Amino acid sequence: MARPLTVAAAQSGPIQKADSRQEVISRLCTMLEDAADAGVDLLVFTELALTTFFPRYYAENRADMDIWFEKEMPNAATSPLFRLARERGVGFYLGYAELTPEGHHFNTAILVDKAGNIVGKYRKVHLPGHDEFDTERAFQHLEKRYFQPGDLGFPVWNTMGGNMGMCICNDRRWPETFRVMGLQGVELVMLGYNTPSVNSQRPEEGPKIRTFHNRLVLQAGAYQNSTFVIGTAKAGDEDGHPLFGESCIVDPNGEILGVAKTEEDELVIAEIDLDDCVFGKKTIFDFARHRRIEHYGRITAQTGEEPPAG
Ligand code: CDT
Repeated sequence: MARPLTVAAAQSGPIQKADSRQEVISRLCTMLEDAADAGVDLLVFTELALTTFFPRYYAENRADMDIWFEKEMPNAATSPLFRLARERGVGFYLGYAELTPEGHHFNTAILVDKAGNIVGKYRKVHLPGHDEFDTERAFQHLEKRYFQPGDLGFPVWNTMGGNMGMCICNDRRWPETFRVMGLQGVELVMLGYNTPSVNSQRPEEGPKIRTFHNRLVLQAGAYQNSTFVIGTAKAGDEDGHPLFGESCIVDPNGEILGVAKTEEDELVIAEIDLDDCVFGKKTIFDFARHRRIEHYGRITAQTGEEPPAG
């Protein structure tokens, strides 16, 4: 192995409304300790890893939801995780709800290196759901109410031996997410997710098709950009609402190296070689040789579809 890295998805089981940040951090610390014992260099926690998936709850007054947000990072609750990671020499991705000093709300992920320094920040670009209470849905998904779209783009950082990128949950369904990072030579894309096991607007769409969509987009994103991808779930039953698990690690061929078996706190570990990204990037997905950007103008010039006149 030329650039070996031991990586892990640190899947979270359900977090209930009443669970304190301290209780949750203690669970994340347990997973980090276990990962360190197994030689893990880089650990990927989930989206909104510190709280229940609160966008399922409606608040008339949005400020009432600020209890779910972090005003600084690290803070009193999360500093034990940063300290432990530094002591054990484990880097990590962590998703949380961010409230900035200027009063902006983002669905955020940070990348922390093995010395415990925050080396990257990403704010979720593709916010799913809706911004007003929807009586037609079996349950609410109010991300558009509580968060602003991310304002940092899709950066890639050279750290921990490779080119590292981040995205969050719904971003994985958009090929643009992976391609923008692919164009920066990304070799490992990390993402956390909270995905309901059923479609709130289509009850017949259950876990079978939903987990298929999850694998489909993670595997396609990996293959088409010749990169590793780690997808980490928050899983299980939160307040009567099931979220699917299947946290997984995908290689640059699009093949799954490991997948979670439970819907509880669980580590999925793989020893990877970042140099495995090189072959695809130099051959079939050598972007500089094969992309035809003169035909891609619509991708950035147009948002919705514009079919031809009938
Ligand atoms: N958290 C998040 O982004 N969840 C969405 C649910 C949308 S329903 C398809 C997701 O894309 O998984």
